[in-house]
Amino acid sequence: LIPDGAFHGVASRQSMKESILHHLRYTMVNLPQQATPRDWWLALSLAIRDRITDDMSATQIAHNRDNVRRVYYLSMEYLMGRMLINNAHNIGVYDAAKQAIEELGLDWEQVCDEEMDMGLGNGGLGRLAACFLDSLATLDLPAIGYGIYYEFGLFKQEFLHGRQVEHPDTWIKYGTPWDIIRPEYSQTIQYYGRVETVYDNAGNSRPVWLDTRSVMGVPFDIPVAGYGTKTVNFLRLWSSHSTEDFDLEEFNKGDYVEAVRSKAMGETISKVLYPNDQNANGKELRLVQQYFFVACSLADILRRFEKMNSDWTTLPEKAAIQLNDTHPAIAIVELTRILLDDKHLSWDTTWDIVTRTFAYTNHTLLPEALEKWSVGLFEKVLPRHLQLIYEINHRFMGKVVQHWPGRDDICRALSIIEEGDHKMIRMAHLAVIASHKVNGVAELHSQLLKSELFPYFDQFYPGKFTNKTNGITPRRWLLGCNPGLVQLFEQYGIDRDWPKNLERLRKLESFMDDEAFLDAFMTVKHQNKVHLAKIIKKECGIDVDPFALFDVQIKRLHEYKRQHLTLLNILTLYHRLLNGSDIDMVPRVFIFGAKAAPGYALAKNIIYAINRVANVINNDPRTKGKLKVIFLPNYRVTLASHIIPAADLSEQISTAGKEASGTGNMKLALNGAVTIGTMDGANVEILEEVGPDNIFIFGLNVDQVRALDSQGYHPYQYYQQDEELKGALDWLCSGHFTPNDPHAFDDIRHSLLAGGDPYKVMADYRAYMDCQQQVSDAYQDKTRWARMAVLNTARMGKFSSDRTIQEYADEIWQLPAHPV
Ligand code: DL6
Repeated sequence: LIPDGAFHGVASRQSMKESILHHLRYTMVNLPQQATPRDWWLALSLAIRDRITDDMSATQIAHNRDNVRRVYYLSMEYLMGRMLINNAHNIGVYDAAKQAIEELGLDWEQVCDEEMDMGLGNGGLGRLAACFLDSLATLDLPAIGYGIYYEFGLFKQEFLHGRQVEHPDTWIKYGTPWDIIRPEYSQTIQYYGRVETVYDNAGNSRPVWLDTRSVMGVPFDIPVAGYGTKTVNFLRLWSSHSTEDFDLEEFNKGDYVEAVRSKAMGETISKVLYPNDQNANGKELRLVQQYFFVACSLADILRRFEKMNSDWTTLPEKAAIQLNDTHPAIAIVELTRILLDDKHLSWDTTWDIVTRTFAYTNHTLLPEALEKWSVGLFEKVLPRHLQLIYEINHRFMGKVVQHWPGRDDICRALSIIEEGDHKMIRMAHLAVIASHKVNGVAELHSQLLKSELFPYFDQFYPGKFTNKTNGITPRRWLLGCNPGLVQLFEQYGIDRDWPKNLERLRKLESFMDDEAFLDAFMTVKHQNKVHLAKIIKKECGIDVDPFALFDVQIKRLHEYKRQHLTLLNILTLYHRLLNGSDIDMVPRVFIFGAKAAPGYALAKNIIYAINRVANVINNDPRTKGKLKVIFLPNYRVTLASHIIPAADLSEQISTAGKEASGTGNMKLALNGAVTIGTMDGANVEILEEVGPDNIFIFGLNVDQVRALDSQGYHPYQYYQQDEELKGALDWLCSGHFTPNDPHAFDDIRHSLLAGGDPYKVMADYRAYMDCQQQVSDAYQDKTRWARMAVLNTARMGKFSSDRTIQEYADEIWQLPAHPV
């Protein structure tokens, strides 16, 4: 879409070919006759990288020269996926690169398939960070992402007899062409130790943090090229290494083993990503990881600031720091420590700088995901920071008492320290108190943040809480993953700048009565389904019919996301097929992709249940191929990019009030899948955009869920009163699907009945079944369905992450663009 070479130097097919061959010869030290597909992939990647690096340097030179204001995005996770195709598109060399590879006699897809996903994240939060980096560069906003260079990203998932088995993700084993090591910007940081108060001659006291351990952070930079612009920002990821001098000290003390142990510990910090997405870890190593990357990043930010500025009070004019959830919230205390202890500023000046610098995004209301650290652990790892947290809290409590005299209950509710047998530090409270803006990630979520999670904070800080509805980058989630649809846009004259201006797709609405267009749109969908069917055959060995309705649920596995509600639907449909009550059923292929946190037993058992049921259904000739259930293993960004363009139906069926936003819902709708969903997260806004005729909404809304909870919810009643529901659940737990282990699914049954069904699966079952019937009816009307699909694609303009980032830039960061 961007003319080749328009932005990033010479990029003709011929010059690409020369670069590829050059890298094959001189970097890979190989010859075309002997080169492996991996050699070609590396040579191609390096040829593309060459076309990014000049602009990367130019961008940094311009930003430094002009002493620009920057946003620093601090995130424990970045789920980048593959980089090659995205980079090729963004810098406008995709066609040239593809043609060059083909002229060299190679298969483009095969070469691209050599790339391992950069899976340094768990799910929505990490993928959002990746989309944001893409938009920041595209909008010419000066930005640097900071994170951890995990040696092992999110585990690889395999199914063994239907059960999830985890394997380490060795993505970096043979290196990646996309990172640039920057040893010159390494940082050494301190942790552990103790604090002593020392007195000078005049009798003034000051705290000194001593007997610390140290560890070195070595940065690796990943270039992030904007789409159709010269701006190339970067993501700086820290890898941990032991510091030589520390080891020597131990050696000199004669404690060889301790010295080696400590060295290994230093290297452990950035080893592995914690695989929980909605559960705080509470582990010492996790706290160390958080502090490690935050301390390195802040040192780097302040180093950059000090090169051009000398007055610390101007720091907030040059640096906006965004906390991606509370994981990096210790940065607040670290900046306080540096300004107070190292730069010797007063408390008031320090706190003014800190509160003008930070902003915080909340991504969840689930209590188990809200981070709390035990005071004891904190004292061990970061003793000086604990003192500062007490000081911040003390001063804040003073203000709360003034505001609500005599209200100890409110003081307790707002305190950073949670009292009890085990005192805990509430990181979200720290983040709220120290940030000038706090945002949720969809309208509903941001409302609930104010009304349910932080009502007193909202009263205390009017205007601090705001909403920034999430978005997705159209470059990866349409341009890169759905070439057929992109070609159709070309044929129908959609403005070619749509990847930068997603509202342009509205023009598709003018073809609503053009049968040829509707046909062509659905033909693209069909081709994408054929492509996915091949992947399913390869991965699972199962044939699926591309004419069937592809019903897709791809996301982390969690009870609140209710994959088990879909399973009850599947069991019901299967039962109906067998008893002949629905012989005209619309053929469906249910497609799941989901990883469960390794320690989340019930989630893993839901995976097992789906796989066992799938195994029986897929091998039962009585279904006459009308029902297939596929669970694709190892769901990840790359797999998503194949599934999403092929989906007819997008399952977004979380319990109302539980899913902060969701972004898969946006990706699927953008690619012409129709949503079946609850009034939760960003579904509410998708409904507003596409209109009620183009989405299937069912189930309890937030108020109804609350009402049910307060009046007393009895899942047993639903079970007893609904024969089909009872039949489905009893069947699942009858041993029919696991003859060797008839009690395999007792815990699922228990959670849905005696366990109180916290996620209201039983209450929503009937509404869900009825709504699914409406889906089937609509799917049978081909024209109606095609219109719905097209309107979903046409009306997703709001959900471009460019819109989201522009709102952050205008309303939180006050960050002007700085085109290079
Ligand atoms: O904001 C990105 C993403 C949302 O779309 C999901 O709805 C939400 O569940 C997810 N939250 C997390 C929680 N992690 N923590 N803390 O991943 O964020």
